[in-house]
Amino acid sequence: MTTLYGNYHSRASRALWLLEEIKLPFKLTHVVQAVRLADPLAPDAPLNTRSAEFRKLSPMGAIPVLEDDGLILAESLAINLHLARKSGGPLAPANERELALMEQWALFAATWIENDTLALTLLYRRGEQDSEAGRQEIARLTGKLARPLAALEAHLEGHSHMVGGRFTVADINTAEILRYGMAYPQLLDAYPRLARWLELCHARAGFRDMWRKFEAEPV
Ligand SMILES: N[C@@H](CCC(=O)N[C@@H](CS)C(=O)NCC(=O)O)C(=O)O
Repeated sequence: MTTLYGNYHSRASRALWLLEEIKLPFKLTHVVQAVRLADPLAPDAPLNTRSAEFRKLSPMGAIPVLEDDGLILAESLAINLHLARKSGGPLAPANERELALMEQWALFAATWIENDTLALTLLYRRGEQDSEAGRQEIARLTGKLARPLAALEAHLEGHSHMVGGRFTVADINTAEILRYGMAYPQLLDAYPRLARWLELCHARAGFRDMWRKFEAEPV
């Protein structure tokens, strides 16, 4: 039995996209971020990242968490790599070399990109984009992102996808981290290959199915 704890408006979306692609039967147990609740510890609060029951699975109090035949796994990108390998098929690494590259790109996106793309999303969510301070922060964040985005653009000059010349879990992991940055619509203007690749990732039925559920889920 495969259970994913989380919700569509969280990093669980990465695993939910992958699960749409690989068609693995699973149960989604809805866990909401504590910061979204007035009193997450109230007796009638929905299951959330501070609930004692959930903290037994995630001492960090973070979603997503995967429970898979007794394996408890946190970290969205590790969850995706595990699910892809378990399911086999074209999204999974075909060999050790591809696995190494998929791990490389997951760590690359998590360490070089995610903090700054997430900061862009949060800045827009706070409505700060048109203030002077907001504009300066956008310039600072996009400045920091220039180096890893240029590296991805250069990679896509010689490759159709992140790994293996086909759509894989490495594309999902990278695309989901980049998506946070798209709150700032001009982010990829200087990176046409990256923009096109992201567009193609988002045109997939698996992403569109996940996104429909994302949009239907109350925040
Ligand atoms: N590196 C972790 C980060 C997990 C994380 O921070 N999740 C957020 C939601 S996207 C969370 O659960 N925050 C807890 C809270 O806001 O209470 C991963 O990729 O899974």
